[in-house]
Amino acid sequence: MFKRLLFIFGISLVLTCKDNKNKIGTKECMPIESQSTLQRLNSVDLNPVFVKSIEEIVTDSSMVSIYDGMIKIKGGVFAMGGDIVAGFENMPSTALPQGDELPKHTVQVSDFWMDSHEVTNAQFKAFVDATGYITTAERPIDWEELKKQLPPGTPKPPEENLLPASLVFSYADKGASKNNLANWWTFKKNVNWKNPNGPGSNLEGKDNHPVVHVSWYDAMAYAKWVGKRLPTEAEWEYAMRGGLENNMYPWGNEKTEQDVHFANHLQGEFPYVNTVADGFERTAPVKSFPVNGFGLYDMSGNVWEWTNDWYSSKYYYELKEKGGVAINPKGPEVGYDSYNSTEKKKTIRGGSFLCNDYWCSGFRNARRMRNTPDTSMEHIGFRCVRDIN
Ligand SMILES: [Ca+2]
Ligand SMILES: [Ca+2]
Repeated sequence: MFKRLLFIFGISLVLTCKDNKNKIGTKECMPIESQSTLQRLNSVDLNPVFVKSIEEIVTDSSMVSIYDGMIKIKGGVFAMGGDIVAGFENMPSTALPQGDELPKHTVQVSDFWMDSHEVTNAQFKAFVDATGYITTAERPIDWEELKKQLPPGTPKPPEENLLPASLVFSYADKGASKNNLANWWTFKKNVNWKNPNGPGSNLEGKDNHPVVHVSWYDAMAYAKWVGKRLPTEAEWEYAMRGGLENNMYPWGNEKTEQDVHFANHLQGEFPYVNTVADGFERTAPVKSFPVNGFGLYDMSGNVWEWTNDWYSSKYYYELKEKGGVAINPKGPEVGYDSYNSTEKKKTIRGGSFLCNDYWCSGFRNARRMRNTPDTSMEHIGFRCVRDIN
């Protein structure tokens, strides 16, 4: 969802996570053009001010040969998309594949290196200390840039809505509607990666927690500094599956609400109650849960993670109709969301500490979610990958 923009305008929004079960992409087939670069920073749908900040980052030459903390992923062919597994018939619809996860289609990815865990606060701090980079959430919102994304004549929002801010979760009152995310998300001023709860809050004791309140632009800037890049959505799902075929979760097909916890998510009733049965109410230190078959931590849960790709709810149909094997797909050239075709979003993957079976089941291998690239939230972070040279 275009969360940042909607909050800037104070619009109550109807959402989301339990979304497009019946709102699959159209079957109109659009050509899938090859793309010369993964980064595609020349897209007209990106904010030129933020793109310039990325372009100004100089890759640290001492980092490019460091592979500590990375796992070499052997590429291969796999069935990408939502899995419907026997025994899940009685699960709530929110725990099962959504429309944009279908149809399953055949994908091939090449070998690549992947960070074994989410980028931590300590790692991101090293980047900021070295470069002086200022994240999206730390900047006031540029009205001249913002209005380019809006219908002509849109009035300027109140000045205070343009101050630096990020989205923070709080539990909804029992009985509050689940149809309005403003009941649990607040666009809170002066919240950012190093002040995750606003002025006075800090990262004490959280060096090994995943960095949050970072936008897609921030993730791209960090990746450039360390000589890496963000994963494609296909690389992401291939890695998350950890070598298992057609399973719901990285660990197999065991249900997620039982006593053994394989990932940091939410037990209880989102967005009202969290029983914290898995031991972590919000973020957990990286590596707190078992690795998947490829040796990767927290591919499921903890924080959602940015991918390189634009989100399109009809992309899988386009690949399927094209036929054959999609080799290293890099997402659509232009983002498309069946809920609002004017909003251009990047895909996020893996779910967070807020996901459960009765809301978004983001911890499933195939679950897709999206956000505009300038959005930052308390439950979104990232990890990087690197090509095999
Ligand atoms: Ca938890
Ligand atoms: Ca994660």
